[in-house]
Amino acid sequence: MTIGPARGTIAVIAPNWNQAMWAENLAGPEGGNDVRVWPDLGQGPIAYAAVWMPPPGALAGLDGLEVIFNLGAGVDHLLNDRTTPDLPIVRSVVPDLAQRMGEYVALQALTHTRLARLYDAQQRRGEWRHHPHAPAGAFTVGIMGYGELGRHVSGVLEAIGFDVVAWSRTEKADASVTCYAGSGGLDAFLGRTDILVALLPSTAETRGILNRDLFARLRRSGPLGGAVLINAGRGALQVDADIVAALDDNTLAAASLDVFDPEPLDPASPLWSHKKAVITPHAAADSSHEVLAADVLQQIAAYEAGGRSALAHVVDRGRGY
Ligand code: NDP
Ligand code: OXD
Repeated sequence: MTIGPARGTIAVIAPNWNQAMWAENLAGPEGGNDVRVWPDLGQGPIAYAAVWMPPPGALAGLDGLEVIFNLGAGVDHLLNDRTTPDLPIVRSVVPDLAQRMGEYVALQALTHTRLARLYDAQQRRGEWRHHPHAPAGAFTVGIMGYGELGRHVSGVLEAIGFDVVAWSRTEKADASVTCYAGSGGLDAFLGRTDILVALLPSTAETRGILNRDLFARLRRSGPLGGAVLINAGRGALQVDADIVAALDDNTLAAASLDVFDPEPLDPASPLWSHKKAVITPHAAADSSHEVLAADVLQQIAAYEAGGRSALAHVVDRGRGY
């Protein structure tokens, strides 16, 4: 579809990010779009809001708003704000995000299976000492959340040689790996899993799911002598104190954590200095200005030509994702 100038005004409301950069990319190829940047939204109606963590109530104050575009995949920040208007929320689903997430999860899984931190510590001591390692095929990676990101990550890990299984809310008939669903399938899924990858959204059902009771149900007889947790979904999924306890008693051999609740992670958290923890600052899959703005402009063009039904990846508020 050819993308001409948008009929409606676009507001960028992402105060923790470089808003000017988003505005530049949302101006369109000819720079023909009327783009305003929070908090200077000027006069007149705003049809479209392109947002990431807008200040609570910011969207409710906009006149003429028609569609909310979330400049990322997870929408918990919008659904947790009771003032978010009851309008279509379109989330970002682009190959670029999945590619980046695949890179992050592969990096973390291999960091642990190939003993990268141990060798890093040895190098710092000038120590030449070999340790045997198990190949990828000796590990089963269990992916919680077999959606846009989970499916891609699954393919990346399979290509490396990991055995992969997945777990989601609903059954998957078309999956390339063995999939488990719902609370009924959780025990069987966990019982096979050496490396648990959380790519779930934060919802009323998933909050706190990564807790001590769940860690105890993971397979711990694998080559690392304990299970590995990789959480790149949302911080609200995990109970930080339970992760520390599980790392300390070897239920978990290691954890890679990209997300926290709240963010940034509290400077006093014991996770920062835990020898078995890898901490990254919500950096698993960055939102690219160029790619996501192009996606928003494409969706605006589709909406202006075909109305709400032409929008893709509209959030289901009932499900919470
Ligand atoms: P999708 O909506 O495509 O997939 C979500 C998956 O989670 C689906 O498979 C869904 O099941 C499953 N799910 C949801 N609720 C439950 C539940 N109660 N029990 C079991 N499974 C459940 O989302 P994406 O893959 O695009 O993104 C996933 C999350 O990743 C985002 O919500 C965000 O929080 C996080 N994220 C993190 C980033 C980072 O940089 N750290 C970057 C981008 C995203 P079903 O298929 O049955 O619907
Ligand atoms: C997210 C994202 O949802 O960065 O975390 O897209």
